[in-house]
Amino acid sequence: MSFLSDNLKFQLKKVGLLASLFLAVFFGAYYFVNILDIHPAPREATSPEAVQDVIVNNEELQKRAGQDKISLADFQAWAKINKLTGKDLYDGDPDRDGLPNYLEYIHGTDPNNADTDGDIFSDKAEITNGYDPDSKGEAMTTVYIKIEKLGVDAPMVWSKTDVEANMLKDLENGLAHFMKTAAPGQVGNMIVSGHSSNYIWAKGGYNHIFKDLNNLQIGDLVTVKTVQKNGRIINYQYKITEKFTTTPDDERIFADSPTPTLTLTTCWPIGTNLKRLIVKAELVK
Ligand SMILES: [Ca+2]
Ligand SMILES: [Ca+2]
Ligand SMILES: [Ca+2]
Repeated sequence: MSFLSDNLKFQLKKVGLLASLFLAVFFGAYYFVNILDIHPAPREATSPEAVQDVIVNNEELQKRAGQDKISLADFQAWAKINKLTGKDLYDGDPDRDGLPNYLEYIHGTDPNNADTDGDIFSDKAEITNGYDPDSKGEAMTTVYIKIEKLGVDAPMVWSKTDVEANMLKDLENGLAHFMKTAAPGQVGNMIVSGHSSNYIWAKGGYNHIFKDLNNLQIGDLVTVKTVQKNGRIINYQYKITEKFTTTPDDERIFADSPTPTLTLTTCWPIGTNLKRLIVKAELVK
């Protein structure tokens, strides 16, 4: 009697276990499909007309890109070649490198390849850090700084030292970009230094490049022009928001910025190394 009852108990337990296992699998699958909603999303309908929804006209494209030499027709032809379609043609990022299609177009990079030049750094990462996204390895973009009001149009040197005394060598060849500060047009504080005066016997053609920096006023414009090896030219325009003189170690000079900011610095008063004249500007396009 007791043997049968034990056997029956054992069988019942087995059935119970199997039943719970079945229920667990069944409800697990139900949960996955219906509650987590893993059904594949329906593909959005695409039509050429949809392009017009986002890119209104040439002006809109030029304003968003910060360029005045591109046209909607050129962009659309490029988009067609690259088989880009859909409502988010302009702002889409099919290769998921963080660069929307219109910026891929501006930089001449491949909208369907996250690493156009194949150097393991993504297009976006290169641009963010001042590298040329369409030129392998350590190649930086070539940069010029133009301040029309002062008649300044000088090359910018990507300095590889953060010791100001060592930057003197770079200042022989133009304006010097402080290492680890923001790249042109990018979020952060881009710091650029230039001579206001130097010894008569000092080398280089840029010994007085920033002698008139104090003539700049709030609202004046500074253009930072970047040139890539593939011929793409991008002009970033900054508008001056602030001007002050201070000691060389003032934290306001080096403070990071949540927006694309340009800080120009030079020795002040002219002929001395006592203070710094600081001009700060914000990216407008
Ligand atoms: Ca992209
Ligand atoms: Ca890309
Ligand atoms: Ca790359």
